[in-house]
Amino acid sequence: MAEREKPRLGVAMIGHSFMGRVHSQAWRSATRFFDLPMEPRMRVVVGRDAQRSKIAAQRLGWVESATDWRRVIERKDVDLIDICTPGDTHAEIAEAALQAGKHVLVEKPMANSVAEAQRMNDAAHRARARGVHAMVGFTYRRVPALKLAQELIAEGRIGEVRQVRAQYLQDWLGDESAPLSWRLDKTRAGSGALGDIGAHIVDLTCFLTGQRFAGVSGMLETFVAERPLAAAAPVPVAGGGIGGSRGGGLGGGFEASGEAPGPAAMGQVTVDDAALVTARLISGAPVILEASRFAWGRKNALRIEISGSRGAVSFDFEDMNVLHYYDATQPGRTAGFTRILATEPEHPYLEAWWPPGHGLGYEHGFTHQVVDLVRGIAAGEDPRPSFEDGLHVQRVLEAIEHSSGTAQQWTEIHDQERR
Ligand code: SOE
Repeated sequence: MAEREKPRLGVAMIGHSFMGRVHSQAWRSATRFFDLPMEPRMRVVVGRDAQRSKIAAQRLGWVESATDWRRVIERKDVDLIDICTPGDTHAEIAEAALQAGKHVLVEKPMANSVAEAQRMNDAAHRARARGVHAMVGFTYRRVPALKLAQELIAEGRIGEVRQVRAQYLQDWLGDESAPLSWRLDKTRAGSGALGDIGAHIVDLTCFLTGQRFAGVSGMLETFVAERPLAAAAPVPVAGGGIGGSRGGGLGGGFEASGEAPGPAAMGQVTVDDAALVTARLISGAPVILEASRFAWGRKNALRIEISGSRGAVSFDFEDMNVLHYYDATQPGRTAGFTRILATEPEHPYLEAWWPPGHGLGYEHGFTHQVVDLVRGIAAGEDPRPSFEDGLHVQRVLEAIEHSSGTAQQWTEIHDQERR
């Protein structure tokens, strides 16, 4: 379709820290590498601080910046709201945007509670009747090797799903002096490792197996109960660097905030540092999940292995272009995991990118997310994961919290003789 004929899709992004930066990369690249039925237009980025938002707009490729999301969602040249803010703001923004007739992409986890997620899903259901669509940003579904795994499982290549074992391990909080960020505050983030990275492996288990969870038993652990409060954020100067990390904000290029660093005041961590879960899928298949931000040496190790009646698939994000596939029907003499380098043109999304073996990165899953979202909107369909899918993940997270908090099915072990 010639460029001039394509309908435009005005996009406004709320939040411009780590997720805002990678979402901006996705909006910039999607239309350059994929043939989209609509032309996304990066109209405005919204942030709390006018100067930071202006710098972010310049650096990330947005035409304008603003500080009031409520006014932005009323703009006639904005058709879609991309929510990249902490979880405590997702429900209010998404409900208002859907009510205003804007499509919504919201970062995971969808919300900070089942009640909020239910409200969002109800709003999406009402908006769908008006041709307005909503999606949750579980981007790992769009890593080619994981999409390939989902296709192989759907084709029956591993037979009946027997067992799922999944981990999501990072180590950026292993340092006890790492400051208190919003991600460690339950009122902002909703939970810790459980919702931040555990949500990904809950959603991925549903995506790969095509099943939902039937029940869970969980254990949450907080290793470090208090941390130094982050120093007052310095004021950015134009032309400064843009680094950003999970703590959010722009890195580098700032003048001093003027506050001499005193002895660090401490604040309470109110979320989990690790989540350990046993669960069952609707089919009864047992699942084991682990999410931790204290796993030294694991930087972004999302690992999932699914064993079936006729084989298995195994993946580690730290080797994200590779899927390992085991065909149990092969004779023992030559049996073994096949290392599939998922970079061939016939692999999901790859026709748009590089020649075989050149590999993709973390950001490509976000570009694929934009591609599928725009294609879904143009086709009048709710792209997956929908708000309904996101609500299920929220229910699983809340069930894990409930299980961990109540009288667990815990059996003490009493050694007869004390060692
Ligand atoms: C946590 O460190 C985090 O940034 C998650 O919040 C993101 O969803 C994940 O993609 C990378 O790790």
